[in-house]
Amino acid sequence: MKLFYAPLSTYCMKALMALYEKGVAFEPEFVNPMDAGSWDAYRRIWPLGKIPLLELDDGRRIPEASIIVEFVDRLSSEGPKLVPEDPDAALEVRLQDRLMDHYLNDQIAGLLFERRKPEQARDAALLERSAMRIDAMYGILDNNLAHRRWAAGDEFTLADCAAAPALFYAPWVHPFDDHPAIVEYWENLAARPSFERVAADARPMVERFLAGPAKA
Ligand SMILES: N[C@@H](CCC(=O)N[C@@H](CS)C(=O)NCC(=O)O)C(=O)O
Repeated sequence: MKLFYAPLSTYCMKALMALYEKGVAFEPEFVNPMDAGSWDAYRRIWPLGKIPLLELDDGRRIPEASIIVEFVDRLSSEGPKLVPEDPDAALEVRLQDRLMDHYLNDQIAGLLFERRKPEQARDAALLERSAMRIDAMYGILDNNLAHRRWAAGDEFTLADCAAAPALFYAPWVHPFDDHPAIVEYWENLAARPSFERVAADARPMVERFLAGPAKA
């Protein structure tokens, strides 16, 4: 099977972590966000133009990072169970995954894109709303980490695959240094071999991305 992805994309990092955690082999298919041709070709595969997407050998296509993670989790019994069998535990994992995507990842991504613009062109309302949501998420995460090792319980799950890429980028736009529990959580995430692999792929391009679009 094939994963349509880009190394800098947080949602692709999330799917990649699951593939690595579960030891599932795949063929990487790079979608180049800087190349209109690559993006147009990808839109013919998935009209919403959102990466990642997993294409199975029988032609079935699975978009959306959380759905890819759930699929990969069912496919392989290797590694951690990313969505637990127990319905209540699974609900908590899915809740934390949704919170991470909407109120942490999307906000941090929004700030990263604003940061690429000249200062006077930045959207002040967006900056304020995103900062508020990220602070709220840091508070929620702090409370949860007071009684659990990972985002949704004592085991590593889908919710941690969602949190890791957002926390990777957070230091550039909204650091969490004054949240010791999150610092420790981040260190645990960053030490996972699955995350080390995705971060190693992304790091060489991050500074160039943050520097903003190429000037004419
Ligand atoms: N809900 C989607 C979001 C995926 C997403 O926003 N991917 C970004 C890259 S991180 C993307 O494809 N951006 C291109 C665009 O919005 O045109 C998921 O969970 O997979």
